[in-house]
Amino acid sequence: MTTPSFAIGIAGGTGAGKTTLAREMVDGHADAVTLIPIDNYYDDLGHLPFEERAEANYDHPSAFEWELLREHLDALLDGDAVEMPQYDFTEHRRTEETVHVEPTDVVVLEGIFALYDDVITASLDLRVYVEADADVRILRRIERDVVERGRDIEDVIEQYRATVKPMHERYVEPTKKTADIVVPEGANGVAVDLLAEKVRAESTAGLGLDR
Ligand code: UZR
Ligand code: MG
Repeated sequence: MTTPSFAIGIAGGTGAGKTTLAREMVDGHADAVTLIPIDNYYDDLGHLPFEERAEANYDHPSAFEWELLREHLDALLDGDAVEMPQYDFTEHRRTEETVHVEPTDVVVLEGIFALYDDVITASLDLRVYVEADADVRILRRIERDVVERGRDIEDVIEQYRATVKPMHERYVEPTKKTADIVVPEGANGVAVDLLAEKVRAESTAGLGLDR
């Protein structure tokens, strides 16, 4: 790499469309972009029984292994590869395998707490907060968790009331004020296009084609 990596953070509430925005804006530039889902950096609770893992509060910042995430982001921005942990939502634990990730021109960090940690936020070049109404988010969350993550609808609703909503209001929503850009209506087409344009510019800059 000739120029340092360009780091983009994408935060927002659960079901807001962060993962969709991240995927769509880097579409067609897979070779030049690394996606870091912060979900991969949940603490590994594999030593606890399933029942306890299912009851844990995953919407509090302390549920994440921040040291490891900082270390990996630093490494990638410095041009070093990392072994990224992987997370299994149906089991509420890390998987055995890691994924080898090479440094790239653009790094996209995506998750509810992408703009939470001061050290991480300081190393981001572009801070994005994705916004969507709470009713839209809980409906998406129900669809996703029941269909993709094998949960019962009663459990999803109870979890939403007990932790997701209060933690969102306390820890996620306030990070919006540190954003450079707030994207309304989740992954809206115009915002996807604008951000995709930025990703394209930054990835060709690394190839020496631009600037
Ligand atoms: P996104 N989460 C789980 O439900 N189970 C886990 O093992 C780990 C995380 C949920 C977490 C949070 N909370 O709301 C959501 N709960 O994943 C964040 N309850 O993921 O940003 O993709 O919605
Ligand atoms: Mg997501």
